[in-house]
Amino acid sequence: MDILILNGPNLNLLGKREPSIYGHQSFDSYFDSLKSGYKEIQLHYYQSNSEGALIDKLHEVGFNYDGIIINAGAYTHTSIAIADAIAAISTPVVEVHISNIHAREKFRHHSFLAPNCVGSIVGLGLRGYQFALEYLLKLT
Ligand code: CA2
Repeated sequence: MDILILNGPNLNLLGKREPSIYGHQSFDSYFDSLKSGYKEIQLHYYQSNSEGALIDKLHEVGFNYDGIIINAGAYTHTSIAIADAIAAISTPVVEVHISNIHAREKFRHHSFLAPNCVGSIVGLGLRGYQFALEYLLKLT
């Protein structure tokens, strides 16, 4: 079973800046610990700051992987192109946000991606990725 965690712009800075919003842990360190608890599956991770690269990755894996967990960062609130890519693929996609986007600025309240995802997990910190993973594992 193959599951991809796909992170968008600036999420490579986790743990380095803004710990009051995003916590102290880097994503690489979180991913290593997550992966160690799921040795029976192939858990993949890809991060890009580029919208096109995120779309290319969705196209690449979106017809053969079993699930995708996406945090598109600020593209969540702007990208019809990523929303279209999610709609075009057959792999189920769960949207995750580390912070509670509904408790933040108004421009973060809307997600173009959410209607094309099977569900969204917001505001539960990095643990949201694991909750999404648990959901996808039971789906397949
Ligand atoms: O809460 C989330 O997961 C977000 O997707 C994070 C995005 C933000 O634009 C979304 O509205 C909500 C921003 C990621 C930036 O991450 C940083 C981490 C450390 C330092 C600076 C930015």
